[in-house]
Amino acid sequence: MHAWPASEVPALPGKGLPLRVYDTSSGAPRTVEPGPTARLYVCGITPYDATHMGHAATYNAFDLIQRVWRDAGHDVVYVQNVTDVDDPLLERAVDTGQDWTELAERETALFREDMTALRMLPPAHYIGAVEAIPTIVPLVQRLLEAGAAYEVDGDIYFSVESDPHFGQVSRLSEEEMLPLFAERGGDPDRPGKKHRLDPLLWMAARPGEPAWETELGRGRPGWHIECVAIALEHLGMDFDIQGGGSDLSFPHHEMGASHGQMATGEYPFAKAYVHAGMVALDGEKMSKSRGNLVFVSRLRRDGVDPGAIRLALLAHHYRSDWEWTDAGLAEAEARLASWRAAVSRPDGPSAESLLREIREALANDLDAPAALAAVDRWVARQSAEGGADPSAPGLVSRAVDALLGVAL
Ligand code: 5CA
Ligand code: ZN
Repeated sequence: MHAWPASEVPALPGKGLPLRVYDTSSGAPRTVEPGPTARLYVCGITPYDATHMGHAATYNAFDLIQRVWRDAGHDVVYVQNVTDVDDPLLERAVDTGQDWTELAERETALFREDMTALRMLPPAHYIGAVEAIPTIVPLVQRLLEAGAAYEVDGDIYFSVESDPHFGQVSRLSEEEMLPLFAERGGDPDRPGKKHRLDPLLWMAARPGEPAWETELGRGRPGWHIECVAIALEHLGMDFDIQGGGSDLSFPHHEMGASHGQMATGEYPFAKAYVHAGMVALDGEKMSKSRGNLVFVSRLRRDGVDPGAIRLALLAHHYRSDWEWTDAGLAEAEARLASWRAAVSRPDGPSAESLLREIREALANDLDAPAALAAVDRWVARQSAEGGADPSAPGLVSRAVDALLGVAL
C-alpha cells in the first residue's frame, strides 16, 4: 500500500537527546538506545470510522518519537499496518450494506488525508493485512512446526503455554487477562482449545466471508499474527519500539510478542512496548463500537486549522487518559494564533534555551505539555520585553515544526 506524503522536517542547530520512554513490559521509563537506524512499528487502523481524535492522539505520540529520534541523529524505519480484513470491519460492511473492500479503501484514503493534514510523518512501509497474507502463511507454518500452534476444526490457534515469556509485555495476571481477551476479540469459551487465552492464528473460510486459497487451506489470518508478519518482514526481531494505544497492550501486543518469539526462537520481539492513553468523549472511551466520535476530517471541513488540532493533542501527556472537549480545541486555536503572531515579528529573545527546553521535555517520556509551556514562556517574554535577536522567531518556528509537527 502507499503511505502519504512526508512534510518537510526543518534542520535544527545542535543535536537532540536520547529518548527516555515508559516501557509497559518493564513497568518503568527506560532509555531506548537504537542503533544508527531506529526501528519503530506502530499498529495501524482498522479502516472504518477513521480518523477519530483517539486515533490521532495515538499517532501523534509515535510521530513525536520519530521526531526525537531524527533530531538525535538516527535514521528511522517506521512501519505501520492497516487491518484491512478482520471481524469488526466485515461486520460494519454487512451492517451498512457496503462492500468491505470499498469501505476499507475509502477509510484508508481518508486516514492518509488526515495524517497528511496533521503533518504526521509517514511510515516507510505501510502494509495491509491482505497484502501480508503471503508472509503470514509461512509464519503460521513455522509456529505449527515449533509446536506452538494447533488445529481446532480447521482453524489454527496459538498455544500461549508454549511461550515461557508469555505475560511479560502486559504483566497482567491470568484473571486480569481473561476479561480483556473476551472484550478485545478473543474467544475464551471456544471448545477444543488447549487454553482459554489461546488466540486465533488462522481462520478457515466461513460462508459469505472473504477467504484466500493458501497452503493452510482456504481462510484468512487472525489479528495478532498480521502485525507480527509485517514487523518481522520489515524490521526483524528485537526492534526498538512496538507501539499503539493502551488498549493494545493486552491481548494484541502480548500475543504478537509471543508469536514472534516462538516463530523465531529469539527474544525479545521488541525492546520496548509503548502505549498511549485513551481519549474519551462525554466520559467514555472514544470508540467505533460506542459511536461517540469526533473526526479529524469533520473538524477540517468545519475550517479548523490542523495545527490547532495537533496542539489540542499535544496539550495532554501521551500516557494520560483524557477527554476531548470543545474548550480544549478553543484553547489550542488561541495558542496557535499567539505563536503565529510571535514568530511573524522581526525579532525576539534568544531561542537557544527554548530549543534546549523542548528537546529535554520530549526526551523525558515525550512531555509535550512541558514543551508547549516552554514555547508559551518564550512568546510571553517576547510580548512583554521584546528582544533583539533577529534569528529567534525563525528558530522558534523551525523548532516547533521539526519537533512538534506544527507549522507556524
Ligand atoms: N488495527 C488495529 C491495530 S493492529 C487497531 O487497533 N485499529 S483501531 O483502528 O482500532 O485503532 C488504531 C489505533 O488507535 C490503535 O493504536 C488504538 O490503540 C488507538 N485508539 C483507538 N481508540 C483510541 C482512543 N479512544 N484513544 C486513543 N487511542 C485509541
Ligand atoms: Zn497491530
